[in-house]
Amino acid sequence: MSSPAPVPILFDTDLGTDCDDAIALAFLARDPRCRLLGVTTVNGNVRRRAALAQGLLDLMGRGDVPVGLGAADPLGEASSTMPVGIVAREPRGKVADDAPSAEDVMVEVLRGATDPVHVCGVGAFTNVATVLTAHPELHEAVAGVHLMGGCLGPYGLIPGGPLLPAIPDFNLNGDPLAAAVCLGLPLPLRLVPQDVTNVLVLGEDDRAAIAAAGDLGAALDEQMEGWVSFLRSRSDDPDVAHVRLHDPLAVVGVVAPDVETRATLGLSVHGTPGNALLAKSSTGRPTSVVRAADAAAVAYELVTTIAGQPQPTA
Ligand SMILES: [Ca+2]
Repeated sequence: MSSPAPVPILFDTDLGTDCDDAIALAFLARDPRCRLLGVTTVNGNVRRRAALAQGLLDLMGRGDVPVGLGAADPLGEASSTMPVGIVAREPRGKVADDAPSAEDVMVEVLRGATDPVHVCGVGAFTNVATVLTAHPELHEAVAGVHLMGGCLGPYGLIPGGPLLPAIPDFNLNGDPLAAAVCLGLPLPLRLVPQDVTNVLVLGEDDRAAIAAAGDLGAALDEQMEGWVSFLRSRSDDPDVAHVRLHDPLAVVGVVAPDVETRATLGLSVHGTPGNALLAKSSTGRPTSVVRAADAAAVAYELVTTIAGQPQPTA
């Protein structure tokens, strides 16, 4: 039996802050079930984020994937309570002075698509909201929109640990207006909220397996160590300083939906930038919302794709 055709994917990212964007990008670039058609960057220094994405693509021999520069600022009011900038330093690839915009890349990919494309947004939702609102004629080329962000209820810091009250998350609060726009798009929407992903801690063995995957593994490990060190510098709580699989779940779930369970809910955005949360809403459009995920299954997908099949022990 032949394998199903790979799934076309556009990846919109704030790569360079949390290291999990880099892990998600590595999965998309290497997994044979995925056909990565474009990468676009969002939030703050989008040129530097693009250079970091280009550096990883070059390492993976995927310099063919177009990288576009997206919105530095949100559609609505900027939040002063989300101060995290770019943490990762390497690897940086070359981004031309006349590099395409995120809109250029997304529009060209969607216009040329022979099969509907999955649009995955794992940073603030500004680019996704802007492009899909400006180009309703391209909606027929979109198979679905997948967004990582929002917090819909209590969350844990570590598996089996106590639950903490819902807090404003980075992506939704990077642009709450864009989040509200995306919730209203007339397209199939899957949302991967932080209350589910936060407890998806990458175990030490799995991290070591990724780190051992050649030059790519070394680059990912440098980003993982940089991010964990940054978290340590901000909190004395040892439960805070871990690699968490927020964005990786958003992309793994596109091609391996068995790693998660979903519920169909109406949602709305409440609160001001910096304090915005998701809430269930009887008037919200039906959204496929991830409500639980199997951390071991997600990690297995990542490790086998990025580092290859585990070798049997002698
Ligand atoms: Ca991200």
